Amino acid sequence: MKKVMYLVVSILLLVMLSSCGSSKTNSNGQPQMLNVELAVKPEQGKVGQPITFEAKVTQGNDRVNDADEVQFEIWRAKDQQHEKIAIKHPKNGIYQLKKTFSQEGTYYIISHVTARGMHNMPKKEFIVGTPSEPEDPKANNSMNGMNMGDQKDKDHQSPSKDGH
Ligand SMILES: [Cu+2]
Repeated sequence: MKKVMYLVVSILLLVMLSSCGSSKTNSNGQPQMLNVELAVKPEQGKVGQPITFEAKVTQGNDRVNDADEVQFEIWRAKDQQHEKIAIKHPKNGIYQLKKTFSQEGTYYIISHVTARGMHNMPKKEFIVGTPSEPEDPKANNSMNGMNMGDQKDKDHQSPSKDGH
């Protein structure tokens, strides 16, 4: 009889443990999407004047300060060289970078955010001084030279459905 009790208790424990990761669900029981709002201030800047980049990371009503990785990828239109900067120490879910540019032109930023088993990577265009020839938006060369493994590259195609 005691053995049966042990079994019941351990099954209950297993059920409790396996449900602990799914607290961030909406009414349909689906994990809530990772939301990233990317802001560039100002979107039309000047040479030598700092531009502020902010990625606001949220999940439902939650401000996400515990992202596994936030990386800003910045490059001038048509440049092969993409700069990648890891962003840490968020405040209220906002990951911020201030940067000054010495060359005029049209630029792009992608904020790669990996958090809570999901990946989101919005992209924005911004201008420093006089715009240069923009890139063809259909050409997907944003991931050029990105040092990521195959597994992570798959994340870039579609957000992972695994909420853990
Ligand atoms: Cu990405």
